[in-house]
Amino acid sequence: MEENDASPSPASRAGLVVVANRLPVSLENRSDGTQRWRHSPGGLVNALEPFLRSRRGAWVGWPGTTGQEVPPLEDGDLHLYPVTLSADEVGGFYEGFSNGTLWPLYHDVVMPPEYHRGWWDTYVEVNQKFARAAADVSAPQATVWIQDYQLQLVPAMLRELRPDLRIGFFLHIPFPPVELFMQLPWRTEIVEGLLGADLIGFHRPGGAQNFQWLAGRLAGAHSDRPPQQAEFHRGEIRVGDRTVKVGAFPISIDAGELDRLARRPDVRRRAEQIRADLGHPKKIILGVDRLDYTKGIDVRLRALHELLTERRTEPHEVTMVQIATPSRERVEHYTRMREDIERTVGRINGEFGRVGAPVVHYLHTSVGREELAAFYSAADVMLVTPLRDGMNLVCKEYVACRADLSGALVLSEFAGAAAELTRAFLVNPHHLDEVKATLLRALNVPAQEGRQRMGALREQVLTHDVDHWARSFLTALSSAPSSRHPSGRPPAPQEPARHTDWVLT
Ligand code: ADQ
Repeated sequence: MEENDASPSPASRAGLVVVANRLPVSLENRSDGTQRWRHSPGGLVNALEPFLRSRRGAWVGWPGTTGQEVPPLEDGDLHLYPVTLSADEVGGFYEGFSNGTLWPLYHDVVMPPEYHRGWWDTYVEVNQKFARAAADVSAPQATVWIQDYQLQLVPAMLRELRPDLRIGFFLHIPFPPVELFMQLPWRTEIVEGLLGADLIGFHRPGGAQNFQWLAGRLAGAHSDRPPQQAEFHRGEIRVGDRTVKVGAFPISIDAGELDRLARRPDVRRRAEQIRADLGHPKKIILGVDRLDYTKGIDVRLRALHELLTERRTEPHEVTMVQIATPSRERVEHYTRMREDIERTVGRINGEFGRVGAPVVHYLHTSVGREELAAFYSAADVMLVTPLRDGMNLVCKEYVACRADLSGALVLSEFAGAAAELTRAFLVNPHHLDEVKATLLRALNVPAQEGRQRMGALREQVLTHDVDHWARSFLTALSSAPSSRHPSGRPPAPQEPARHTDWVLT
């Protein structure tokens, strides 16, 4: 990767720009005092990188270190523009407002959100930084795609700076029910921030509908005159003389790549090895998650514990593997949840394990793609039990790895993916008895029924991959009614928002 000292010259500005909280690479401080860039692969990166590279696009994001000016750099055909953040900014913007306020609020308040004015102020400042960086790197009339809940103010801020741009926004987490969103002291600012986009994408139509309703209710609410009229019409919101499109774009995975990976002989051998290392149990149950309280890891452990206690399953028959990536370890809810989960694992193994044969194998680590594919291939039952999840990619990854149609997926109704993966064993994770009964059904599914179910799941996942997702969003964005000016010049000053009629059409 080459570093450039200067900010982009007009000639090197990009026609397609992704703006996300994190860059697809992170700068790591090594113990010997040197630094190195590491790729941080993930669903979003895998989805968007090829697009961006093929169009010599740019990615704006935080490089993962604090208080250090990092110059723009070139990674092949991809231009990377780091946004420098101080430790205080990361504390207030990321750990605070993004993960202490918005994350729990948008996930059905499964933990109480905290509302702190200081966090909000930092969120505004940092969003402004991202907007300025995006404005600097975008070519005239470029397309800018802003990602996720950390950057909800960027669309309006960027439009203010660069009215010539075509701006899209995608929310990767659920958009909450109206009653919950209304708790947020800064609800109007968030709605108006998002309305700066030409297209706002959600995983599910319900999110888009909730947002539309709120836009009609709240946008312009700081004005002296209340909004005069709010008419609902699917898919479009009129904002003064602009039209904002909203829609559902369910994200997915690179299903073909995972399917090929799982068929590779070395990955299949590794899957066999995992079974052998676990002592050839009759059934392997698997959980793979970021260690997050929304993922319902505690739910599945409790279900297994009760089934074992009631002797509805036996410790020599089932082994559970839970792989949990460390996540947000500086946020208090996360430290407490980790302690709870580890206590429950210890309790199950203390009561039901034998020397050399624990019932639950708990790995607090991140594993590579090949290893993950091997675990997916080895598992007889995949347990995906979030209390709320925007989509959930893990369930789609499991399905992509089951080319022989074996295996069973237990999936929470509260994951966005449940709307597509209707042949999974769907379950309400708040209903422990139902989770237990469903887990037993999945463990004992007759072979033919299991194959039919997995066949239907694979059909859906393999035909709706991440490329499909990115293309549908960008196609919808390119056909969104344009609010930009052909000259690229800013339009004549407009009336401030308080004189604007906000009409949903
Ligand atoms: P996440 O909350 O991170 O994503 P998810 O969609 O399941 O949740 O994606 C997690 C990714 O991390 C998967 O690709 C998975 O393979 C990987 N992963 C998890 N644990 C791992 C481990 N131990 N080792 C290696 N890899 C691991 C947010 C939203 C989701 C939404 C996505 C994409 O919360 O609802 O699906 O964004 O929009």
